[in-house]
Amino acid sequence: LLLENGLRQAMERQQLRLLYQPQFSLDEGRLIGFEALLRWQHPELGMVSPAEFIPLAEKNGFIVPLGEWVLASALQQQASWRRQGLPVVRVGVNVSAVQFHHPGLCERIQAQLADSGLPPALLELELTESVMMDNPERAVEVMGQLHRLGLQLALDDFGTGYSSLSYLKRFRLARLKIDQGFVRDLLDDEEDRAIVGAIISLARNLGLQTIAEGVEHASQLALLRQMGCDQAQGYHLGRPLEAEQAGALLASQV
Ligand code: G
Ligand code: G
Ligand code: MN
Ligand code: NA
Repeated sequence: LLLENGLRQAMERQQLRLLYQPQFSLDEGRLIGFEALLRWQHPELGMVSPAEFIPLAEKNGFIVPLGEWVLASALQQQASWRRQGLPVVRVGVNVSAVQFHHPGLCERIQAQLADSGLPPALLELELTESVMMDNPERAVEVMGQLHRLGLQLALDDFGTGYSSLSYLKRFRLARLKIDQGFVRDLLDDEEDRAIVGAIISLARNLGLQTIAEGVEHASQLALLRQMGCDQAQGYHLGRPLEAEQAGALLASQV
């Protein structure tokens, strides 16, 4: 309850902020994007994880204004880096189920993109399998609208949900995010390796890119590269960064 009531205040009192985890291409090792990750610095509880408060916000509906705040913040941050003359890369934003199915999502995003002046292709929305399989026909429709705005769609935590493979080709996705659960024991677990290999070849055959999550060791990175994975993120490559540090990383790319 403390969290539930506190969330609106947290937004007003600027206790929420986004961290930016860098993402890299595996062929050239270039910085190609950031995933925006929400943090709540609570005055008494300290850092509260979104894993705790996002489910609450989904229940009480606060996820809608919260999600708008996340999108606006990520886009404004990108626009600010761009004004500073820094290289522009894509930014990925997590979208929850309630937010995805809320009417008006598309119009809001379109307006926020216009406000930011950014090319829509620089925005990526990360959707989970459960978001889409709740109501796949509607998901196909909403994803079609989002796709027409020119932004990119990624399927988050891929392999942990229960997507029907027949929907994958109708979902207008740019890439699959290979869940960190398959990456963790990639070197020792033959089955995880088989699953990751299958995801990469499925993606390739459907014309989708792959990005591996939770890469914590150089050995995982090397194997993923060898297996043909396109991109990666994880503590080995970079932790979620404060905006200022993320800007410095962008500046170091020039
Ligand atoms: O960064 P961290 O591992 O603490 O994130 C925990 C969970 O919270 C992850 O599942 C992540 O996708 C989710 N999450 C982080 N930021 C956001 C956000 O802005 N919106 C939504 N809906 N989920 C987020
Ligand atoms: O559900 P989603 O994939 O959006 O959540 C990403 C979560 O994974 C975030 O909470 C982020 O902080 C966390 N994360 C990012 N990189 C790593 C990593 O290398 N190892 C682990 N264990 N978690 C990571
Ligand atoms: Mn994510
Ligand atoms: Na994920």
